[in-house]
Amino acid sequence: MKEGSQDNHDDGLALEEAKPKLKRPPLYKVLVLNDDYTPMEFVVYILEVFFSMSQEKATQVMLHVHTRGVGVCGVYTRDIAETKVAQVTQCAQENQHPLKCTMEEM
Ligand code: TYC
Repeated sequence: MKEGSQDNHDDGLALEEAKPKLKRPPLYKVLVLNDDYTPMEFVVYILEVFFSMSQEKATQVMLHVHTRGVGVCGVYTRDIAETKVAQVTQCAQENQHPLKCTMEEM
């Protein structure tokens, strides 16, 4: 080792390696809320089209929301979750249904 270069040996100076500063991006649950007016078939359609669920899975999730009040459509990074919420909100408005879709950091 050249004179003047740093190492961790015998000079009384403890140097720590820099920790890698990578962090996983936060994840967000996209949630759909129950209401009294949105048709069940429309909620199933939304889950199929925007969350790539099979008809069976979409029906299960819709019935969960119908009985429990809220359910998870999927888990995404922030930008993707925001896009899903915007797409569902726009589609519900265009079809004049009061369906609400939100996101929540995990
Ligand atoms: N509760 C609605 C009905 O009886 C169905 C429904 C299910 C609405 C899930 C919204 O997120 C929802 N027509």
